[in-house]
Amino acid sequence: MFGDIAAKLDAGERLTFEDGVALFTHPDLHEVGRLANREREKRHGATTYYNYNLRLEATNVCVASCMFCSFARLKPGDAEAYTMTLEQVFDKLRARKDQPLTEVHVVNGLHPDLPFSYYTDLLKGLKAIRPEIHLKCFTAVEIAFFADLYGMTDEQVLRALMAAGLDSLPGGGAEIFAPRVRLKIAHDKCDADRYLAIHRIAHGVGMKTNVTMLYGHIETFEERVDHMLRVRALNDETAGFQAFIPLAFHPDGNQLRKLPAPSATDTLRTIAVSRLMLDNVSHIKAFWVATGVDVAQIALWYGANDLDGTVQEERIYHMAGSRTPLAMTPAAIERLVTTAGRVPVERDTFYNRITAHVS
Ligand code: V47
Repeated sequence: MFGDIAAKLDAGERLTFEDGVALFTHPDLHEVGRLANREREKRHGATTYYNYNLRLEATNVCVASCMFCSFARLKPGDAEAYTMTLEQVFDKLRARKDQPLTEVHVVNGLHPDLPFSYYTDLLKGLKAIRPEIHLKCFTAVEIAFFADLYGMTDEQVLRALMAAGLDSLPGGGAEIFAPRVRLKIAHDKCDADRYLAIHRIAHGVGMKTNVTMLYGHIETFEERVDHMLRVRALNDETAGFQAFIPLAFHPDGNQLRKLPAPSATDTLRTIAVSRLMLDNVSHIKAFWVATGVDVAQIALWYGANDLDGTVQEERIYHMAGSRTPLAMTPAAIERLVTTAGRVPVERDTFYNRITAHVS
């Protein structure tokens, strides 16, 4: 079976569902990694991308009750619930005025009481402060929530946010698409079909987007492969997904806390299988906050060619037990990549090379 898969890849043939499951169960992780590395190098050589970005979470108030989440607080009155004023959000960006940021990535809880203008004004205000910065904001789950709350269609929401300054969608909220798992861990937010439909619409109106997969909890290998194939099928239609980001489950402080975190070998294998199955998605990201810094380095030899960015403010993983730093400077990321034997390249959100600065 493994020999057949290698031969298919040599011939440029697409892998099947059964191939994906076989890659997850093949006894030799390194063989799987070598194949993934070959595909990575065919596309990107030794290049490893990162970007100079800032992560912001304007509110953790969230009406959804995802079992894996340690970040959300259900009610505005709960201890630890917070909602920033727009000025507080803008101050976060103003405070970084000396940093050559190229992207702000905003992810929020599903807040039941804010007006839609909070989000459009947030985008307009960020753009007014730094017009050159790319705004990658709001997951498809948030878009679906806005549509239902404010009585708009998904497309109307996307168009209104784009008019206010939205440039692309991040990949959060995908979790696992298979209904068996999704209904158990995230039963009260948008389902897989709507998540994918929103990305299809976003691609149709001219946006690029990312897509994630939360792994290492109650899902099977089959369900991981199914997830990847749904991504691949949509990207055959639209070519709008830029990056696939496998996200390692972190168990601290959430309802799934009795489960162990996925092992380093599971992370490496999941990244490798993603690279091999997703032949039509250019970039496989090892989000270092989720994988851990050391594993992210090794992942650069197991199919990953992107590390996300400087990040700087992150709560979702750190509240769930991530022990990584909160931020990395470009110099630290470059060192991480270089000492792994790869070539760091700072990129913008569209993977154009940036040559001007390293601080
Ligand atoms: O959707 C929440 C995940 C995601 C936990 O698009 C958890 O470039 C592990 O999507 N353990 C948000 N994961 C983060 C995200 C992301 C990150 C980096 C880059 C991009 C991009 C997107 O975090 C959520 C959820 O799947 N998450 N809680 C947890 N306990």
